[in-house]
Amino acid sequence: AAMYSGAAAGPPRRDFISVTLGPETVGLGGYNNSKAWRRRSCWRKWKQLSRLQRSVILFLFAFLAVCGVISYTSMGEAWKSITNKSLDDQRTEQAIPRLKLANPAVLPAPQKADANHGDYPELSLQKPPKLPHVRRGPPNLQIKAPQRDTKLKTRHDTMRAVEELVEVDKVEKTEKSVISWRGAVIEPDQSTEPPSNKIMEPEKPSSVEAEDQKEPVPINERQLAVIEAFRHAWKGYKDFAWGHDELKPLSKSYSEWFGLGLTLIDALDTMWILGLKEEFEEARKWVANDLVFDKNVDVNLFESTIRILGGLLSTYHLSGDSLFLEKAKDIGNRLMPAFKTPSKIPYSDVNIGRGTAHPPRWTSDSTVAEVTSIQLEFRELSRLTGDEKFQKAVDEVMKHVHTLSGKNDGLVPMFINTNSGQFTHLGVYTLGARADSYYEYLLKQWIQGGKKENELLEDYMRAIEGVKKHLLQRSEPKKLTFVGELAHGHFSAKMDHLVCFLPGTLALGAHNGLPADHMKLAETLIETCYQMYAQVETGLSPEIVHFNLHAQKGHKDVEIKPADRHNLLRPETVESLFYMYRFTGDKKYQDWGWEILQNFNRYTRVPTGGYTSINNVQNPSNPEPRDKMESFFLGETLKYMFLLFSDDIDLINLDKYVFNTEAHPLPIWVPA
Ligand code: DMJ
Repeated sequence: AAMYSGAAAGPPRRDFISVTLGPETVGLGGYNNSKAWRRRSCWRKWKQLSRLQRSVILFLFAFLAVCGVISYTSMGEAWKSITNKSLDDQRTEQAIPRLKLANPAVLPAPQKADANHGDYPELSLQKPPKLPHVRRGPPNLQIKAPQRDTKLKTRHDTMRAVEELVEVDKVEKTEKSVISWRGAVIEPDQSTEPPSNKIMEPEKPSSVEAEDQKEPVPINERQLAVIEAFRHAWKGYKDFAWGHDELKPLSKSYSEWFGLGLTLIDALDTMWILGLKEEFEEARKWVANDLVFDKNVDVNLFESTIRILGGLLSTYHLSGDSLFLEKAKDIGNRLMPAFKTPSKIPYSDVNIGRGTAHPPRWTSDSTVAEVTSIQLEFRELSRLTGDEKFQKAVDEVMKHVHTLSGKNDGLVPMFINTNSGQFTHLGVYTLGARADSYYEYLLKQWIQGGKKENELLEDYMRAIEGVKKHLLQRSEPKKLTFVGELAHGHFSAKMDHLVCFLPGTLALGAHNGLPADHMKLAETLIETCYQMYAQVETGLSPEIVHFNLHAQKGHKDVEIKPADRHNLLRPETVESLFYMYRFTGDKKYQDWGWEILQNFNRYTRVPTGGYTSINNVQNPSNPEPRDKMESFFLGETLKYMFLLFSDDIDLINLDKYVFNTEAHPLPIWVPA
């Protein structure tokens, strides 16, 4: 206060007021806010302070300045990190949807060992997403929609793209290894040596991506008609027989044979090949949740091998879904007791729950075709599991049969005894029921194993010579070449529809380097098989025909006995048409198949769903439906139809796959 009084003459009062009473001064309107005045005033104030006061103030300023510098640096860091974080957040937000939408590699992309990419390591490595619909062989269940007509295409593509994105997500979550759904190839490093040389690393399914890159071959009208037929058949099965063995489409119920969902399992790979994703997924769920083999039930070794084991193995290969391999192993193991016989020739029946096996009640014989047509499946099961017991058991049967006497120029009798291991009922030779697939599997095992097992080829070649020598004849008036039967030296002009597998098998052999005259014979025989349809009133073949050896006025080549005039929706002719078209490209085979499909639709289709066997192929106005849809109609007949109408040789490439006798494709171990 003394200080202020010493400066009382002039402006000092103002100063005083300006320092101590500022607000009031403002209120009075005497406030001078000029810069020069403020500077002077501060300086005066400073001068009035004691040295100590000034030192304290200076020290405080210095201290604040140091703090200021320090906090500036750390705030900068903090700011930087805030900025970075928000960028990271932005990237992450973009990345999560990208991760979901990106088209993942079919197999997980290899990660570099030193790569450190934070929470989403693959982001910086991710290729730009491919449009799902461009891919040919999508992963598990991402079945590429077959291209239909252009009107439908856009809508389907959009729907499919959405479905596939969902699937992409699923696949990422489950991290399943995945697989081509069509024309899978065995990579060189996945192929195996013939089993005799190497048993065996557990195998992977016959995947592959390279194939997946190819442009899809558009699906055509006839294939669409097959899809429509399949869907109709499936509808009946689903509505009235779901999870049971066979549909009875007229009584809208089902029949049970083994109680193992036979039709459903037989149809799995057909759905895959036809691109019926929804149906496949639904059936897969049933397999996962409801298919139980631990059941006190007798099954026929051959039928359950070709339909169930074969169906599961091929579906595993096409889908890459290990569920099917697990189920295949289970049923494979449960069938093994059949081989516990004195001769090691298996019994016909096995109780898969109890682990016991037995021959039919009336005999200790087994059927030759049955014990020699389980090999492709058991051999493949060994290759996949690394467990040699399956293959050993079936190889032993083949080796034994190879050495047996009782053949006639390579032709085998129909029965074999499980105690003695000898053929029985000697002297009757047929390529029909009870012997048919013995011949088929000689060739197909040879192909499966990479064409190295010479005994198989030898037996096959000898058998075809036997057919030519003993069983071929020509009918009148059309001079159709057919395969009859021999009974104790007497030729019978009887031919089962089952024999119509033979043209296809002969053509497959010729394709694999066997003599060209096999192909010639295939061409003449398939014409005959077609005539077995074309010469009949409904355009459908009966179960058995008899050919006329002598021309008679008003008689066709084909005669049908009342007991034989049923049609069970069998596949053999369509099967052979498929091979013939694949190897020759002659469209007449497709046309013949088309006629057959139309006649199935005309005479065997049940309006409420499903197709039925019929009792009388000679009566178009009443073909007498039998009320049963055999599982092979979906497993084989419609599948071969679809393949016959396709121009895509990679749709089950025959240099990479061999079909079992129930039309389930299994990989060739050393593909051509
Ligand atoms: C199928 O189970 C198989 O094709 C078998 O080889 C013969 N019988 C039926 C079809 O007709």
